[in-house]
Amino acid sequence: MKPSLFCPLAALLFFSFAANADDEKKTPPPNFVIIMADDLGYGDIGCYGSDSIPTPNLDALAKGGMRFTDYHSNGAVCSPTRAALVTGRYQQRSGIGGVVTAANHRDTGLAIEETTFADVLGENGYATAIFGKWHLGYDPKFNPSHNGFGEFIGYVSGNVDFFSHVDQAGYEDWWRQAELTPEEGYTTHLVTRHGLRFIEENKDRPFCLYLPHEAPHYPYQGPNDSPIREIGHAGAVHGEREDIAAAYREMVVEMDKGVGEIVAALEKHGLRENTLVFFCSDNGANQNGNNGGLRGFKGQIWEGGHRVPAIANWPGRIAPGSTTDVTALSMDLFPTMLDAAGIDADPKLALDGVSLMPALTQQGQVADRTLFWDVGRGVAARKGDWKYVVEMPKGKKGKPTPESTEGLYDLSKDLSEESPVENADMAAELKAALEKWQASWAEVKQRS
Ligand SMILES: [Ca+2]
Repeated sequence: MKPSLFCPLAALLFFSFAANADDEKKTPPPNFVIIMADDLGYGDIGCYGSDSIPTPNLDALAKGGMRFTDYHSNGAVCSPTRAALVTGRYQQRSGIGGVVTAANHRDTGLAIEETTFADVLGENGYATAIFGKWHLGYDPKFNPSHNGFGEFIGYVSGNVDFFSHVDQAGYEDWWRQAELTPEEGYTTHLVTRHGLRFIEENKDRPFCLYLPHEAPHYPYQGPNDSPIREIGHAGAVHGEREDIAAAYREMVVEMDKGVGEIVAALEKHGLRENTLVFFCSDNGANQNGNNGGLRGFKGQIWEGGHRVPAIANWPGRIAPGSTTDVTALSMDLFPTMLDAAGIDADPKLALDGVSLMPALTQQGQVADRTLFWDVGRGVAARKGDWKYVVEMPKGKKGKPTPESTEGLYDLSKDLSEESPVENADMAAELKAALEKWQASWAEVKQRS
């Protein structure tokens, strides 16, 4: 037998067992665990090539499941990606086209009228929770506990002191539901600890657990450091460590340990084969991280701003050690969960995302589509390997101006986006598609 024939045959046998109709009838709805790192770059963990940060638990998750090579955050900064993730739609449709900042957007957020995946899963009998970073509104009226999540413990700003849980504008920021409720502990440990408790409490019913970690976002504090911020005192934004690379490593290592503990808890309760675990990042790394050789950083339209690690693990449904090059976005997770749970999406939701289940199970194809990013200083449209990019000069946001630069890149040959190529027809097609997409949400007031 040719080596090339071996894998498909093995996959066929594997999935014909997994997809047996009688088995499916007896299987309860699957659980979902979404673990999202904050500002983790494409090259920041072992299974994506890092040789400086050991991440054995994430590597094991990838080895037992599927690694994405072309997964992207919807935004290039925190709030926009999170809006797209929870609504399954481009973030501009809910007005979160930019970051909700601690200093200037105290009364801005994701409207509770928006439908989140937690709303839909909750209506379908799921226990739902978010432990960690919300970043979709400071005012309690925007609290996730009002937007479908049965339980919320964590913070609502972009980052808190990992120990005192004070945000960078000096506000106390650790909540239980919509009430400020201080809690002792290192943020990463608290996120994991509440996740473990939630799994224990809900092991006998379907659940959806969203764990948006703080690591490795600044302030750069490892688990053995000390608090640096106090209530009422803005500042100490990045922390006091001078060895930022070491602190960054400690932060990722601690998050990775937490991932291992969550997976072990699922194992202990016999839930692995009925649980989709999905790990991803919310945007690319800044200059302190590693974007794996991609151009650019957090906040930018280049691949380094939004192509991030993503791992899906579901023993029995996702083949171990598999890789996919399907182009996927944060907004795809909502429809993916509905599809996996056998829940029909209400057409009124008008989700922009699509189910990734065909890619995850290797039982089909995710249909070709044109995808879009608008990160303020840059916009892009992507079709296949073609990426049309417009970058505006600093201080100029939104529409291209005479000072902006535009280019078409062939990512199959030039993943680091070094040299634009000539293809006038493709450039015109993507430019027109981008303008049509921008027009589709032009009437929505954005967060600032
Ligand atoms: Ca982020």
